[in-house]
Amino acid sequence: MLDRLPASVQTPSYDRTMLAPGMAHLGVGAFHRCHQAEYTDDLISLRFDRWGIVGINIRPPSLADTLGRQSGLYTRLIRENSHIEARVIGSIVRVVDSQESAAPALGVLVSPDIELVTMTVTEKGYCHIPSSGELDLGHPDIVHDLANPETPRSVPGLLVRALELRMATHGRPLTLLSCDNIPANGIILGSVVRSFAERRGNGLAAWIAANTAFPSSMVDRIAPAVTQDDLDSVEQWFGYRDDAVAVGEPFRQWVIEEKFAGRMPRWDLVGATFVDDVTPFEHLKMRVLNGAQTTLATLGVLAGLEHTSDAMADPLLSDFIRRMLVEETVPTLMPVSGILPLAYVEQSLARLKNTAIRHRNHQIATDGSQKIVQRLLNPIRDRLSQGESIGLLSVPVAGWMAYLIQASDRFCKRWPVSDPYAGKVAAIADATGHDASALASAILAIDGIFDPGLAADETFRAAVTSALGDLLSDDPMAAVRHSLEQ
Ligand code: CS2
Repeated sequence: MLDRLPASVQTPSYDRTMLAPGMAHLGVGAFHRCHQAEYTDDLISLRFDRWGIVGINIRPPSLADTLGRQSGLYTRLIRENSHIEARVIGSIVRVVDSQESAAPALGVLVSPDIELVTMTVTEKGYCHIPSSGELDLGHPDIVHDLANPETPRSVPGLLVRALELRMATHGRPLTLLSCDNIPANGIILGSVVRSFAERRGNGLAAWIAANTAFPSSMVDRIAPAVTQDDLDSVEQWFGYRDDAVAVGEPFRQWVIEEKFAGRMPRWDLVGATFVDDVTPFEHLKMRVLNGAQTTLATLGVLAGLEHTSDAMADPLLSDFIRRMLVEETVPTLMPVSGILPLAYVEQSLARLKNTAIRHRNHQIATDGSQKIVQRLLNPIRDRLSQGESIGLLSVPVAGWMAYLIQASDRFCKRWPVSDPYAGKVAAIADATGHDASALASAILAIDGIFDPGLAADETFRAAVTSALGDLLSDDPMAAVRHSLEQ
């Protein structure tokens, strides 16, 4: 099939039939296909090695009918305004659907050929409590997995079972590399796995401590959920049908903590950076780029706008986002070698304006409760501890509240939402009514999201309450205008 593609479509330069699997990836969505799989494809082209990827989904969608039917091959489109560029990525050598039972995933993860597991399982996949980072022992999947460790449903349960079987069979070490946007993602992954393993007993926690590594990483590339339109555009521009297309922007970045349990792909040869400490990079990316996305998403929906680029085209929102980042977010950042924060802000804003990336505000607003701690609340806490203003950063926190409140019965279910805390916020809205102060108080008391110290801060409470009142009114953007006037 590859030899029938137009010459403008780049195809793998290596012999895929010789490519053996060496790593597994959990969560083969648009992001993985535009990021880790592309870096790996670059690396295999540069220096052929046994680093084929086995892609596993333990949640829908099934991979069999898309990547599976195409032997793991797919088109990765890069789009920027009117520019479009296609490349076929060959690094995924096999895909495994494990939605019904953990057995197919375990078969791969336990294999001695697998030296590394990367994952993009979304923030909530870690089953941690956002405000503390600890394993949520009340999470229904964790309760299930602790009672039925051989048939896990959760990511921590699956990984612990795989490690237990590795310990009991060949005992080979494993690096587990989180590629999700949670703070200190390696530390959180290591901690949920260890907490679970400690409850299993049998020496597993000690074996894990000696034979695994959980490096942290910062990943970046905007790659929204693929639409029918994307599939059609490959057909229209390049003349063939591909059901596993992924679309991303030109920018990409990957910073990985150099802490591995064994051999690692030399992604540093193809643009990734290996560092001792990812924290400054992670703060920069989550607070600036992701913070801006979350802000534009909820405020954008409240303003009736569909995509990030539509929100960026709105003069009030784009003025607000620049001022929020420059005045309140940037001063909370740690120095990052080689990156000037203000230049990074401008570069991020330019990326968010890209009209060819159709990133829906509702998609970014999904699971907001799992995102606001690292994107908004942590910089707010840092500023409050220095006695600095938080009037701008508080607006998107209220934006997240208003987004969930307006999905409740009491507020006429203005849009469907998907967030683990949606039910809790809807119950608060149904019981509390329209009073912004009572709503803000009740939502700030959710300690899985807001740590009690932050929730009790009077400056923060006042700023959130005032913005929430505006956001729930007939003129929601008054919240933005008022915050800029202060
Ligand atoms: C987005 C991210 O949906 C979201 O939460 O903010 O997926 C974002 O596009 C990526 O982190 C960019 O690297």
